Amino acid sequence: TQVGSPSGAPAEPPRRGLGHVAPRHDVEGFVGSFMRELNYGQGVSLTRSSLNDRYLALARTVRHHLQSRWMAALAQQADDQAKTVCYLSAEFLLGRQLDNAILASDLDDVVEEGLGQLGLSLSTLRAQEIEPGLGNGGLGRLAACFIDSLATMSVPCVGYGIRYEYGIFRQSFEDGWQREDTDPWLALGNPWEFPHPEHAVTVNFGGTTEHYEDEDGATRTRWLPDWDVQGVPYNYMVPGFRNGRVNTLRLWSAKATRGFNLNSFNAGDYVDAVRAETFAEKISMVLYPEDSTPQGKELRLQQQYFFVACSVHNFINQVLPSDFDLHKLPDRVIFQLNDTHPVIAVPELMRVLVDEKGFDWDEAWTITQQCFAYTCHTLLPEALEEWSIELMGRLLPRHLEIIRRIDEEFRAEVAAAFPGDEAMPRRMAIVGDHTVRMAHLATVAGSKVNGVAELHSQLLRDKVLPDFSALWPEKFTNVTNGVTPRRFLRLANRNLSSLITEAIGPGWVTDLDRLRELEPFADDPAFRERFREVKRLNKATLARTLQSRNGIEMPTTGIVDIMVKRLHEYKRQTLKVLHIVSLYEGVVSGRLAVEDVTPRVFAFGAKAAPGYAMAKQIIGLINAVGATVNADPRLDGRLTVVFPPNYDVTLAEKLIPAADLSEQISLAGKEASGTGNMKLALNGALTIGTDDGANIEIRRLVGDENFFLFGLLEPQVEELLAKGYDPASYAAADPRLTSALDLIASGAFTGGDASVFSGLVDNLLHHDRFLALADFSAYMEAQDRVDAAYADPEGWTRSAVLNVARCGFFSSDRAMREYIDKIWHAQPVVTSL
Ligand code: 7GP
Repeated sequence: TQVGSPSGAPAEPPRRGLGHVAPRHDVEGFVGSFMRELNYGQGVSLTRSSLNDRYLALARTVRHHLQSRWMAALAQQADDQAKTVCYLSAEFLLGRQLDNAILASDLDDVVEEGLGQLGLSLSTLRAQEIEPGLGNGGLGRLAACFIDSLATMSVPCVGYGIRYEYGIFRQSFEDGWQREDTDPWLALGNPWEFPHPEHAVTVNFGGTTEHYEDEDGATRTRWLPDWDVQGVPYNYMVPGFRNGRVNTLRLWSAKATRGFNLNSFNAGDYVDAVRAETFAEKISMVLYPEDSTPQGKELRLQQQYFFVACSVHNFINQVLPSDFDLHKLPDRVIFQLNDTHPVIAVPELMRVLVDEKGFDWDEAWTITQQCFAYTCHTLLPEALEEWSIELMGRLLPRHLEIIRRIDEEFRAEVAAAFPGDEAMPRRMAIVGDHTVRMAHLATVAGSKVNGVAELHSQLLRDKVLPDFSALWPEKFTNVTNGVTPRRFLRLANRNLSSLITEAIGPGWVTDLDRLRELEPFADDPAFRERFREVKRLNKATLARTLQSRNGIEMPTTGIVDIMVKRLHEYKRQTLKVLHIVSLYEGVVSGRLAVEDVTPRVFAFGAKAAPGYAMAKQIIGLINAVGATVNADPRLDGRLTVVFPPNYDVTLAEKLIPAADLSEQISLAGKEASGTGNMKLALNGALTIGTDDGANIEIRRLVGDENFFLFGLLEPQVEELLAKGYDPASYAAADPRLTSALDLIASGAFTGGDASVFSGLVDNLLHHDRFLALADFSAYMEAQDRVDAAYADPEGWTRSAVLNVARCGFFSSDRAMREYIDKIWHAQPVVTSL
């Protein structure tokens, strides 16, 4: 068997056997390997080793087990000529790697025992890992769940993205206001990546194009770029769950092509000498922290083209065999476009086929259209990416030409399909109003276009891309999102996992529908008691985590009510704050008796985009309200607000298992899907939510009686906006709302300074773009239902167990099966161990 190097191209033939040594899967083997890594990898003895040395040695020891399978998987894939899913995504929000690697390679017991023999503890070492924060939120975390599922299902997949030097910013609070710091996640070394500078790819930018005649007399085009950078691949292993399969995540890092300028250096201008390097390396320096609202920045387009050009080149010239017939490309690859960020891959593939490989335009276009599919992740119109023609032409002149030709041909097709309708081709154009509309390009080029939950896919067809769905109804489809049960149940909630496995066996980890078998246990009082015990333990763990992480005191009794997601007005954290303020105001004004207030811990986790002023105001408000409420003795400790800074995957894994109540309160029609909603329900939290995104499907599955629905429906939102929405009238109609807003406006949470949140309150009363005030009364009434339900612990637990039992559908394994059936038509390959 030939052993492929992880970058695709085989290095040199192995001298004997498989060409690699499999590590020993027992305690003695583990201890030996760990000590070798410590002594000869880190160069330290056990007694003199730092925590970081020990963590790195452990990570490397564990990774040997995956590497061995990885090499086998790559060799096999080359032999099988299997169709590969190339998942193109500007973000992969992976979370910590160590625990997942241990789980996937079935080393849990071996590691615990081996470390124990050395007097070390796994929990101390795992805390040393800094998670790769290479994503903003839902879209990036979804990509990570999807590649986990594909590996577990043995489907060949390469995730392609960017190795940002700095991931999502670190959030801290200063007097309650968000502060951002850089995230130097690579500073202490990264044992999970494998750089392959020998497979670097040159990426061109700028310049002009010229036409020339080839030897057959045909007119061809070539691009004469004026600068370039190198893309260096860093490979990461993506292990399947105990199936011997390891896929690859290939992240690109930008490097200057020519190193430094010796002339300048010799002349004494050191800064000038390294200018090229700084300039090039800026491309992969930092993740843009905007979630859902991109800014049309030049560097961002550079990033997009950079990783896409590297990825297309890598697959075509390095992964595929050198004699591969590119006419058959659609049999071997599907490039999945994770939103519009990688859509520049479409003209790039056309350029490669036409300019570099000599294909005719029509032939190339037929191939290209079969090689792409597009997933849209948003409904906010401001989130649909557009690039100015000026910028596109300056940075990527050849791509602009290609896009213009695609656009012209497409417009002609539309004109022919809808004769006499002149507005239609203009509305559907890819190039219009001096911009290139990336969503249109993706829709025209994609073999399929999908939304991420049923309602979202329907609104995508009816509201965002209606003309396209009229032209090509069969192109549009839905795949409701999912989450990986490995990370978000098996690893994050070991207590619940053990209880489930005891009840129904371990098969649910890779077949989440089997959670259905838990349904009868919802009626078993002894099981319910154990389920409550699991929640108690998880709350205690969370309390300890918050204490040691941030010095936050969190009570462990009462409802743990969690709202974790990016801070965005459409998600309506303000509605949550108004609920808290209203309860507080009720008690201090005497309207509510304190003993009638159900004890609750309100936990928030949210980062605001650094340039999003209103989101930062809302963070300030949550913290101000929290400080006041937590300190007021009149509340008798019944209401506590906790807002640990820097919500990330690692913290999510602690918060989600402890939750009783999941807040999913976006304005109907705005949250494409949500995935936190799935994670929380799967961990036994009940949802209070609007009829939006995947909430709708969660409610349908768990049953109305196990879900707290409230708020306007999407068509009602439209209706209200059409007839003219007056938020102040809603405030006037509900005295609790008037009082809550007055209290905020009075400066009660800001030491008497009424000016701090006056803008925020004004905005709610006079604009309230996302109708928080319109839904307030219904939300308060739903929260009363929550309190009433919680007063009956047996009934509550029954509902919680049923939430777990009925949410198997939300496994990302199921989502991947649907992509495979509806969109990709790829096949699992059998891995021989
Ligand atoms: C998010 C959506 O807001 C969320 O509803 C969905 O669950 C998630 O994608 C995964 O599909 N969108 C983003 O994170 C995002 O950046 C920009 O969208 C287009």
